[in-house]
Order: sequence, then structure tokens, then C-alpha cells
Amino acid sequence: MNIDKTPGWLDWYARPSRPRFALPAGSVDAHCHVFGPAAQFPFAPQRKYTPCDASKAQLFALRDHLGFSRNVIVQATCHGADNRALVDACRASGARARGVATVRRDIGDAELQSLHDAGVRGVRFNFVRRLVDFTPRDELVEIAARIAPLGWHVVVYFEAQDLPELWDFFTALPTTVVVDHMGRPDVGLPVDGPQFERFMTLMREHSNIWTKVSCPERLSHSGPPALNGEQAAYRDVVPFARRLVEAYPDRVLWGTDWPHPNLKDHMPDDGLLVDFIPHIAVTAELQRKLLVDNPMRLYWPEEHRN
Ligand code: 0GY
Repeated sequence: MNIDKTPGWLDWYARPSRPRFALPAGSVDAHCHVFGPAAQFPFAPQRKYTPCDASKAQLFALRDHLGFSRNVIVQATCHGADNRALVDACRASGARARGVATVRRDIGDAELQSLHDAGVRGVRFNFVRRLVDFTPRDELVEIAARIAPLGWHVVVYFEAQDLPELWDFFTALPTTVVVDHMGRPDVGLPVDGPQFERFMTLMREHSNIWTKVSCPERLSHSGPPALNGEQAAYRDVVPFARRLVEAYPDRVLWGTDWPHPNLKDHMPDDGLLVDFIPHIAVTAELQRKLLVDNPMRLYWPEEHRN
């Protein structure tokens, strides 16, 4: 099927390095996507970008290459509220993938149950204007009330400058709330400056709020390592992620964000992304919580023993 990708689209990295950091046994890549394949699972007409294909088989091959045991697959906006590619991947994973779906208020109880049976454990509310059209807050409140009894949570994606306006909505949600990519701070600002302090306050005051300390490649101004390898990759993101991991070790998650939609200047080597982890979770205990205990508690609670 011939589908024109968004101009300038960067495809995912076909030959990632093998990480030097050995992931703890049972690690979960808690933020990744599948795209299509478009011939089987067409992209949504209202999408804001058209990506390359990124199939479940390619995702599972990456999982094994990097040393992860499981995936949490997050519905990408290019598929709108059509969760078929996500469900197909979860079902094919042998219970090694859970899903976070996008649903509309008109979803029926039977469809919600069928998503649950496939492995969906959350919904994503996206507030990033370049990715989605506006959804009325009352619709989101209604959806949150529908999914709460299933034991699901809400994943929210927004940019740091929008947090003040979204604060009351987030803090009234009745479920666990997981914030994507640390609320997208501007890492050019001080880690103890007002913008990131606001996010730290959100975490401190609301024990139901978790965050993914993910996407250094998206947030960084300093970028990937220089070719001579002298500079650590994405070093300007380290203080932000490390601060969260150390302050809230039981409420942080990590994911690759493969296949890395909408990156404009470089495509990360997923092996190097894994090598970023010991810079933000510096002890074996913090690493185990970030990569194993926390995602297991949220997505596979029936198997979680701690
Ligand atoms: C991410 C980030 C992005 C895209 C999406 O669903 C999506 O389309 O999440 C982005 O463009 O910042 O987490 O994958």
C-alpha cells in the first residue's frame, strides 16, 4: 500500500546497538507504539501526521534485542480512536503487552470489556495541540468515570506551559494518572526553576499521579552523543529525570517511545536510550522499581508480588 509519509518524516532506527546497560530481569518498556501496518490497519482520516509502518513483529524484535520482557503499547494519535492495531499487537503478545487506548464517549460497555480482555489497562487523554483536535472536558470526565470501575488509569500528554490551565482537571480525575514524558519540561530552564517546580508540586501533592521519565531525545537541547563519544547522550535531561526518580521512586515508569513519532532532527539509537537509564536511576534498587516493580504493579497487578 502506497501511503505518503509526512514530509521530513524520520523512520525508526533499523539497527539499534545492543545496550551496555543490562536491564533487570522482567523489565517493561512502558511507552511504545505500533503504526499500522497501514495496509492492514489504516491510519485515521483526522490524523495530524502520516508515519512509516512500525509493526508488532518489529516492536517485539526490538523488545528482545534490548532485553525487555514486556511492552506497554500506547495508542498513537495517527490511529485516532481506532484501537485495532493496538489490540492486535496485545493479543499477539502472549500477555507480554498491555495497552493504553483512545476511546470516545459513545463506546459501549461490551467494547470496553473486549479492550480489557485484550490487555488494555488505560486510556490516553492528549492535550498536545499539534497532535489532536480539542476534546471537551465533559467528554473526558465521562470517559474517566466509565473506565475507573475497570481498574484502568488515565495517561495524559501535555506541554509544560499548559499545566496551570490543566491542573484542576488532572487533580480531579478519579484514577491513577500517568503523565507522559515528565510533562515535557523545557530542559533549558533550571531544574529547580518555577516551571519544573510546578510539576514537582503536582507530584508531591497528589499521590495518585505518576510520570514516565522518558523521551530524553525529544526534550534534549544538547542532543545525542557527539561522534567522538565524549559527551553523554541527552545529558541536559538527566537532572530532571533523576530528580523525579529519586523523589518518587514508586511512581515512575520508563519507555523507549519507539518508533519515535515526529522527531525532526535525529532518530535515536534505542540501544543508547537504554544506556541512558543508569544516569537517571543510579542504584540497582531504583532501576528495579522503575523498570520492573512499578510497571508490573500498574499493568500486571495479578502477577506483582512486592
Ligand atoms: C509520543 C509523542 C508524540 C506522539 C504521540 O500519539 C502520538 O501521536 O504520542 C509526539 O509527537 O510528541 O509519546 O509518542
